[in-house]
Amino acid sequence: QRLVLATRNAHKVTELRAILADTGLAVDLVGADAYPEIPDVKETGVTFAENALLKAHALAQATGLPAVADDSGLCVDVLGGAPGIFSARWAGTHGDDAANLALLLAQLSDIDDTHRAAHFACAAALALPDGTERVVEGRLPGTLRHTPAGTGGFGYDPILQPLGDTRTCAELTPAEKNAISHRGEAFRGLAPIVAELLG
Ligand code: ITT
Ligand code: NA
Repeated sequence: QRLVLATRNAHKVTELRAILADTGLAVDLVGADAYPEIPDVKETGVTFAENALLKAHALAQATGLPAVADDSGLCVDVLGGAPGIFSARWAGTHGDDAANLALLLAQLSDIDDTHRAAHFACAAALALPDGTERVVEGRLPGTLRHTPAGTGGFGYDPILQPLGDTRTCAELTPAEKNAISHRGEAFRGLAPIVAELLG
């Protein structure tokens, strides 16, 4: 059974392949880049779950295949949850990780260590061509460093230090990150639902 990953973020595809493979889900995963003719959906939702469902439904309808999507971001307590669903384009250009991270650090420059709580959030959505849908959410709580550290991962990984660790997410191995991440939690929760609905 083929399952389409409704994302054009190559880092997410890499992580999702590893996370879903570890669950033992017996599916043939295909990235959305296998369907370049299908236009990207506008993320008009106001929550991670709404946006994940929009992406999954659009690709399921366009391909006639079951689709899973990820909508995710960094939520900073002292900023009232921002960047949140705007994480990928916080500095203006979609997917400019370096600019997004630099702007966020500048916005937090006066915030001391006791007020730098934040979490990564992920909504994992499944949509079937018949309209069936499911969503599971995950989070990774931590604190934000003043200076980036590490070269792994993507996005805001170099500044998020998970609770209980002394390293940033960018200093974890891919397996260590997937074991505790928002994306790992969400998709490990979705996997048995995918297995059941596709079974
Ligand atoms: P798709 O919509 O095609 O999946 P995207 O990159 O636009 O790709 P999102 O709208 O969900 O995806 O935005 C996700 C952003 O949140 C991403 O660009 C990062 O800035 C941040 N983010 C999400 N997960 C992250 C992680 O595991 N580590 C670091 N940053 C992350
Ligand atoms: Na988004």
